[in-house]
Amino acid sequence: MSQDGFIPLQWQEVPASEMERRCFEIYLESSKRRTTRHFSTREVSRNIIEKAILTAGTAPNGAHLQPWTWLAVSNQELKQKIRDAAEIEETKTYQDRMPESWQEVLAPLGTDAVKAHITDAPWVVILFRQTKRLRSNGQWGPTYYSTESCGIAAGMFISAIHRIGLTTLTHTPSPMGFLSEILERPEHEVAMLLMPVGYPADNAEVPDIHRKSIEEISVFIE
Ligand code: IYR
Repeated sequence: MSQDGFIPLQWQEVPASEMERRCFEIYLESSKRRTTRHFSTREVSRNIIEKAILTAGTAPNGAHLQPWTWLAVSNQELKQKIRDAAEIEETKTYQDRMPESWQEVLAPLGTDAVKAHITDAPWVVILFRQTKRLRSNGQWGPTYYSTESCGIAAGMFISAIHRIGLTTLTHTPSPMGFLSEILERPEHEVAMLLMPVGYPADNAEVPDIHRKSIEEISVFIE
């Protein structure tokens, strides 16, 4: 009776008590994730990065077009080139382009135009969003909800890296055009996020900030 092109869903029920245990465990594990700017230079295997990218690639996405390209860079010269270009843009941003209202909320986070994490971390993963797709008739067509799709995938990547036992940072150099040039990406791909991945440095620090409570971030209507 199944629809053409469909297969049975693989799904196994989890007992209620086990779900209660898991939801607490998952929250506890997730709450330990922090964004640090301080990375160790210690190596990480390519296999780990591949599995994290494959995990991100399981994200729900618009029309199943999977509108993402993940660039994983461990080449030190290329990382240096990316860092140099990012720091040029970020210096302009922090010095001239960032309004006072923005500086105010960034100040407690300790961010600045120095992007040492790009050369310290063993891997830099750059997520490119595909704005178009090549149709089977050879013409270009749009992708759908590519920003939402890539945002979800990025979240899954970050979660995978955390669960693997490593750390990552979401860096958003602005504008990001230099990444397309350096990494020689086609015109229909737009850089969205740059994520150094690695071990935290021995002396890594994070800002002393707190997360909102369930009451502050949600409304339940029962
Ligand atoms: N893109 C800059 C500035 C920056 C902006 C926000 I919003 C942050 O939460 C952190 C940094 C940068 O990546 O440094």
